[in-house]
Amino acid sequence: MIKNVIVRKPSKNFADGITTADLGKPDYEKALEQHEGYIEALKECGCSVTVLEADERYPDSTFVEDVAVVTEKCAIITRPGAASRKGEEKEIIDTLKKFYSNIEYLEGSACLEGGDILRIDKHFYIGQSKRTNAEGARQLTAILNKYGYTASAVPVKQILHLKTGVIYAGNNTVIAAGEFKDNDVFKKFKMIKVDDDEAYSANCVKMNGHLIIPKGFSKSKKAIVDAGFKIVEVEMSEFEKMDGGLTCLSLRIPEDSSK
Ligand code: CIR
Repeated sequence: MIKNVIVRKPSKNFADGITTADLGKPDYEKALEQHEGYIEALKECGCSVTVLEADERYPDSTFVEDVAVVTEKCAIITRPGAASRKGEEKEIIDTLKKFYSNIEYLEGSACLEGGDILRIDKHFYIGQSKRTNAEGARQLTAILNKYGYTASAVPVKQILHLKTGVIYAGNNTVIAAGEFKDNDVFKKFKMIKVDDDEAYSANCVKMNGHLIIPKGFSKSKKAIVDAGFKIVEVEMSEFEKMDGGLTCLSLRIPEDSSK
């Protein structure tokens, strides 16, 4: 069960963030509206949402998932791999202190972004991508082990983050796109395979018995509903233009983590 979720409003210079998507410039007002829709969807799933003010120093700071890894026992402050995002992680610490007494930090040459972390039960898959290096994976694994979790690394070759291409939907099922559809690591799970022309829709948020999914991907929607999942749909077009999926926009704190 997830009770508390943290989000950060998009900054006015949101369009100056990093993107590889060739979908045009995002509209700030529309992004704000979609962000509000995302918050409403979380509330519909029973969450209490802490909404942080926009941080104009960091155009990508609305993608708050990347700056911490949160579990029911501890929060781990990451070290973003993208140069323009370094420092964002410091701005989440005070907020996480309201929910956690155990806060851990990655150090030194470690790079790691939360989008690369996929949790399935007590195991954490750590994507090694352009944003997360081997030292980041090593340090995170050591911290997670200390709290009784296991972890293993998964190479991410073609996409931004691990969770851009694979998420856990619950009920022993993953939703996967692209390079993860045939990856042996995920063969032990039931898999909903997303078509290449709907690859963006692999990234959904599992939330208290629901899956929050992006609007406009009819084949994925049908496959997810047919597999028995209850869905809540949100408009994400402006975030998609900035390579941001649904998970990127929140830190979802598992229950029993509060002091
Ligand atoms: C970036 O490239 O860092 C942002 N424009 C998008 C970050 C998306 N975050 C995520 O997948 N967790």
